[in-house]
Amino acid sequence: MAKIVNSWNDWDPLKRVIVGRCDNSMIPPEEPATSEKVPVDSEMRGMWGLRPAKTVERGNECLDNLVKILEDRGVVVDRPTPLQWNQAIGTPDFRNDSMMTCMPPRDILLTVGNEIMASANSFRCRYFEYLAYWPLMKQYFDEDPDFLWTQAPRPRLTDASYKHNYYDEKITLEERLVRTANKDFVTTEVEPMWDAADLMRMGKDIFIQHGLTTNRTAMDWFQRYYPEYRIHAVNFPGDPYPIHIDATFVPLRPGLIINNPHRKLPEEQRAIFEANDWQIVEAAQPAHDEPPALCYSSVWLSMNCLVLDPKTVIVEASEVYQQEQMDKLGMNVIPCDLRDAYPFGGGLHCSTADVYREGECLDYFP
Ligand code: DAV
Repeated sequence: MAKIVNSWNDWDPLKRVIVGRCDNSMIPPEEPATSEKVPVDSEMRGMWGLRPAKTVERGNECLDNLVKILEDRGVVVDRPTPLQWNQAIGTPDFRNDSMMTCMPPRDILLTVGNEIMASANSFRCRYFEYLAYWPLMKQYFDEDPDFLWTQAPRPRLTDASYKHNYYDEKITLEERLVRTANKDFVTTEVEPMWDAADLMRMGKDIFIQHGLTTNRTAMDWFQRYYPEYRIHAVNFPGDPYPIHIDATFVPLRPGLIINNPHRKLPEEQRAIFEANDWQIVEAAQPAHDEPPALCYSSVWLSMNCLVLDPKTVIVEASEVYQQEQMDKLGMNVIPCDLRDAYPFGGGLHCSTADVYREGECLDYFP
């Protein structure tokens, strides 16, 4: 029997990875947590349903192209099994008219060493998304005797989990920024809620973004679940829609992080990096002024790269400034055309989930 699952960070040499699929993807109906993430002027406001078939086809083409790049470099790629995401769902606590997608796997699966844990997402429409990954989890379980197959405590997601009318339609960008700066987010603290993409793994240290999708109770839960790791809360006051750390604060190799210049890590939270001689570099400007149509994410998916090893990184093909910067920072850059997959939930990092990276759990902040 082989070792299949092992990953302690986002930069060690990547050997096996999951790449999402766009099949049957939905724009989910509005619910307490999601409406906060859709900008008021977005064409997605007030609409929901199956995403247009042509866009699904094109998104899948992009992801298949990423798979080919990875496989050509000897990385083993696994794919989820899509469900009919347009089904209505219900639990004893809530009903929702549809699910969403099995893109981005990064939001759902957290790999820490030999463990892959399914997350505790705050969106009701994502409650059953983990099922798309269960066939893979079973396979890893059968083939790797050390694999820990885990599910985080499932949130109930009753109305008590959210602040209702948290934003009204007329809220200005400035007011949003005040909320972010005050760490006042749409979720309450009645239970742990978190998206895996809010966690940045760095060996003995795990940094967790407090924002629209991950609450403080989740951090408390992680510190108890992983007593041997140091859990750090981080937040980025300049982000009006703070969701996921991977278009904000992105490590390229030990000692080097790129930080979104509009979402700077506060001074007191930089201390741990500076004390350990890590360099925090402002990320290059995105090449686009607008995200593609029907996209939840910002133009900063430009930073959302997939590091293959400490010298090699995949960057979206049209993001020429980000490529140029990575090149200057000493990385070999592999461009990959992925922009038409952005509407399904994100860029290169989002679209993947780590299964195996060479290397072990190191202490980068001794
Ligand atoms: O900038 O919209 C997107 C992160 C997706 N995982 C943003 C964050």
